[in-house]
Amino acid sequence: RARNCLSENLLTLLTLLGVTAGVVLGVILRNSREDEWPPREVMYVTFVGDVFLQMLKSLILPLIVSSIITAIGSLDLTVSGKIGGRAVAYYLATTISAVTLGIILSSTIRPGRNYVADDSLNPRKNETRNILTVDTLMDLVRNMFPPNLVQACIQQYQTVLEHPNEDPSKPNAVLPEIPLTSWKITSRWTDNMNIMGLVVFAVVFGITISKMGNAGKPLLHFFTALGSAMMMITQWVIWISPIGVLFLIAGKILEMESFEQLVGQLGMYFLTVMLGLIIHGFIITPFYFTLATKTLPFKFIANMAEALITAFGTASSNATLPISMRCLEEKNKVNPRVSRFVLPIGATINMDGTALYEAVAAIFISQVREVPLSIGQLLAVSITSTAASIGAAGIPQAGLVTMVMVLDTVGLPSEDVTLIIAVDWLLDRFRTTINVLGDSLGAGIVDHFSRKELENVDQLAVVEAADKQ
Ligand code: DAS
Repeated sequence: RARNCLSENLLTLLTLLGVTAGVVLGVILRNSREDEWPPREVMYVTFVGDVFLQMLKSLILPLIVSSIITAIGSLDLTVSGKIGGRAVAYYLATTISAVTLGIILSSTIRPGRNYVADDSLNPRKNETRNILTVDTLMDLVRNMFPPNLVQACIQQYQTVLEHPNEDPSKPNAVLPEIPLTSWKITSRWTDNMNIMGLVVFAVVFGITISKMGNAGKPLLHFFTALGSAMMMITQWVIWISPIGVLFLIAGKILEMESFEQLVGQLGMYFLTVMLGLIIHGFIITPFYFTLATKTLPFKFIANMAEALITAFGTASSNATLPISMRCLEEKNKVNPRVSRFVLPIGATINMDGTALYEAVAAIFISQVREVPLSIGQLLAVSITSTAASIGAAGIPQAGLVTMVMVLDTVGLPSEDVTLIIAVDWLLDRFRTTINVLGDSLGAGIVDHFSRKELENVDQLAVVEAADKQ
């Protein structure tokens, strides 16, 4: 145990060193190439970071499917129903409180009041497209059941191999006309990973196995073994994370357009989002955690350090999932039946950081455009920010993509997203970190309330195994 504890802390220290070294390397390389941007080394630096990201992403599909199926399949439906219900209640409560905080902060700080928008942006004033039409919703539901799982698997691995990550923060990146029905599933910038479809399928499949009783046991054993294999591979990948994070951060610093814009006009916007994320992530949700579990959150959060750093480095909740799961189970001793059930769902639909960011960004843009928002429109912002965060996939800059929906709802031109694109690559990292922290604290709370039921289930499993022998 002592050796294990030492290696765990060593790993966290190495990853922290990785982030620091990444910043130093990025800044040195950037300054050494005053004349050219991006410096020619950027492709080598981003290549290493990209390979690490692809390693994590290649774990997502089998990990999510095996974790959810095993977690639900091994429980009777009343227990899994209760666990799921607690998780969704927590997700909704924290997302709504995040959006509310975002609206309060951006309405009081008013970060957009003295922003001079260059008129090159040809805003389509007050032209609203009714985007949440019935067929949009029908399409969204249709996409929840992938036409066939094999296709979804192939798609997932195709994108892992194709390195589709285009970086929208590059100046020439035009906002892809993403049909909003597929905001969840595919977009030019990100991987076409139909995670929502996989989660829904895995939940349905897990319920089926649970109903099948003994007949479903062979399937349950298969997916349990698959889940164990994925966690073992995760263990190996985790040891590469210090290097991966180093090159991911350095690559981003090299690619970044300009520090000036970061600090200048967008400074107040950046600070407003950061203030919201810090208050929500490190005060409000830990407060909920302490209220629920009657324990202080500091150790729990410290044990998630590995996952939070990886979330910052990868800007992807999904890619961080294997590491979040491992930190929860190995360090915070959360029951795997809970972590493997609620975490994949949380990573997909519970994104407090994104919800807060979308509310702040929409209000910032309305302030820049001097379009005062009525109470009704603020309510629309809160509802669409919540929906957009649920809709956003846990992949890089998904929140920027679903931002279009929030802007449209309040009659702001979707092109105005380009006002905030320059700093989005950095804010994405911070909001992803808060997303992962919120998911982890949620799993801790659900685990706390599900302890009794799960003890019975675990005891029953032990008795069954003894009977077999
Ligand atoms: N990058 C997303 C995530 O992985 C968050 C976002 O884009 O808003 O959580």
